[in-house]
Amino acid sequence: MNNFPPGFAHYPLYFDAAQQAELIAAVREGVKGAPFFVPRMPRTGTPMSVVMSNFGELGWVTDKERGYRYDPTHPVSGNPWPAMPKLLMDLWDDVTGYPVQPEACLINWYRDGSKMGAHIDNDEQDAKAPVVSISLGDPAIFRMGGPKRGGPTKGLKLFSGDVVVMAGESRFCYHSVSKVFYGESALVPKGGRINLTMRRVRPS
Ligand SMILES: O=C(O)CCC(=O)C(=O)O
Repeated sequence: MNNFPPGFAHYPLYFDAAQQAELIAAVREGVKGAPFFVPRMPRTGTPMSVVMSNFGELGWVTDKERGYRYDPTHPVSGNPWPAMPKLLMDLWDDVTGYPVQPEACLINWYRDGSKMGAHIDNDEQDAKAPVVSISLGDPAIFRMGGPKRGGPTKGLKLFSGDVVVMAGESRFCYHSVSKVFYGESALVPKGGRINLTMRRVRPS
């Protein structure tokens, strides 16, 4: 694969250092009421290596019994998810121009050794809305493939403050995080990488 699929866009250092710190502060505040939980694979119950929380009206959750889904409340506390920070809503408007607001922002925390396997974001009913992804903290290798699992992939090193948009064809392409350069950034107080992934869920 020589190029990224159509609709893929990378905005290096979209957020400056102060904005990155503001987003990390929002995550720390948000997880007070919606603590990081361990997501588990449907059927097997195998834990993923990242831990998760969410911002927004809806949060992406997964467990052994009920599998992948969006839920308006935290799976353990039963609390609603914290509101989406304004910086993220403004980002969505700026980079997507999509006429409808996102409802969910998944918070992935990659600690030492965490990765994310190849997958397509496929639990959203609004198939036209782009996905917007923000990287904070340690750099990582993001890999983008095609619409079929197991095809060739192209790697991109993402740094803190970078934003990726998956729209058009790229919206339904396999992608993964194959490596995190643990300990390279001091932004996340307990270490690692925070990824924020914004999505529109319900049909618009
Ligand atoms: O961590 C990333 O950069 C990608 C996250 C992702 O693909 C997802 O949450 O679906």
